[in-house]
Amino acid sequence: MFEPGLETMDRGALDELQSARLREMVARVYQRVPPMRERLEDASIRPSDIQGISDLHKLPFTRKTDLRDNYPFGLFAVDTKELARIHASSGTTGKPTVVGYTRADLDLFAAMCARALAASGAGPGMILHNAYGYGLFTGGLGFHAGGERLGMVVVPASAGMTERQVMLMRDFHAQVLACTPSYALTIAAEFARQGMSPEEAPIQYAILGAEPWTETMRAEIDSSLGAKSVNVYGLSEIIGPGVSYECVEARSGSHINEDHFLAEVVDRDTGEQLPIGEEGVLVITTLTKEALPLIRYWTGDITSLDRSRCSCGRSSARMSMVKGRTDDMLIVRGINVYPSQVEAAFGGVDGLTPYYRLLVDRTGILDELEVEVELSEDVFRRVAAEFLSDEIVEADHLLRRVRDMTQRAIRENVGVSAKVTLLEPGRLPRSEGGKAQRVVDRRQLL
Ligand code: DLL
Repeated sequence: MFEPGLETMDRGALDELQSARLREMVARVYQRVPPMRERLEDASIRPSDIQGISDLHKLPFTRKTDLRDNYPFGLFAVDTKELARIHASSGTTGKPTVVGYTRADLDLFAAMCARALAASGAGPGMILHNAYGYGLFTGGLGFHAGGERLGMVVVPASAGMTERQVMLMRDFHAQVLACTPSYALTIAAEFARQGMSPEEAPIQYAILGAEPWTETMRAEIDSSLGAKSVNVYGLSEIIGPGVSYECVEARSGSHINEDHFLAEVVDRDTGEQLPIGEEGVLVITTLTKEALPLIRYWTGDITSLDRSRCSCGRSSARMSMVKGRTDDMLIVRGINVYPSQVEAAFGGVDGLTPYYRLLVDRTGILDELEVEVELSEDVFRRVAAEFLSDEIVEADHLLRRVRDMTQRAIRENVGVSAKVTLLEPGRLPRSEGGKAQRVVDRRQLL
């Protein structure tokens, strides 16, 4: 364990620590974050009403839309000069969700990732091949600092160029791999392509997360890499990876760093706290974050909690694998994608209607995203006329231009490459009064 004293803390002491930290945190937010003070005042809550974790349910939720409405720094509790770093993740529209860290927050972030790595089987002196993306995404830099903090040798590989990554892993004898579960499968396939059997592949432990995965995928990853893989969970708004993580001993639920992140599971419709063990939405309150303290943050992730003692000795509650989300966010090859973002991206392309549908599938190893979108009447008529008068080259040229522009707009604004299929106007189903069916997810995850 990286911090055994804290990770095995007695439950009573942990409850007390959480209560004391919650009191301080609410008072700080009240004092320093005007939009949140207003929110608390609207709910007639004064900081003195919150004496401990049993008062948590009185506090209002914070949602991703609050971050968007206060873009970019409106919910920060410190001046931007006190920040040490900024990260960002996909927002629901064109603007990203921006998160900030003070030096102390970065220290905490590194410690949380070091705890996760140590729990996965990693230790000082081992080589960590870090294939999470480096950049605004929290995965790369988070595990980078975590690995260094644990005393590991970090290879900052980032994502992409798989053939080269596999060469480096082989040559350096990397024992620990950090990446998304889908990328772990790609890497395993590349090992096989290079003629390396799972027994010969150097990786012993893999710490995988940032997207939903299943026990079936785990079995496949373990056998094809010849490694033991564990889940790691997190979200930028709370800190990034390291909110919770599995231990390699039990691999049965992810231990939540409860001394820093207070977790509840609530009913997705009523918002009522649910008893331990019931499935609902994970809501997290940060207890020690300085730059972006969040009260009852609605993660949108569906899970359940388990408070039973784990064989690894950690005393923290564990959350089950994420079962899905309450909103329409999709995760495609590890990248968060909101349908509204895709819509906003191709909205700038001439010649299209606003009707579209996203088809997500995984026929091979990787997720595939297809965007079906209708041509406008005007463009469709032009194309049809050109076809009729045998101007096939022109028609084809026009179609290709619209398709390329759409593809580029999606890649640049959403960060994923998608196959774009242009349809004749009126082809997609129209809403019959209910919610439009904009997403067809054919991946068999559960
Ligand atoms: O994905 C942080 C992270 C990086 C976690 C590396 C683990 C490893 P965001 O980009 O803000 O942050 O996306 C957060 O991704 O609300 C979940 O819906 C999903 N997610 C993250 N980890 C898991 C996981 C990072 N282990 C969103 N299982 C979260 C299922 C996950 N979903």
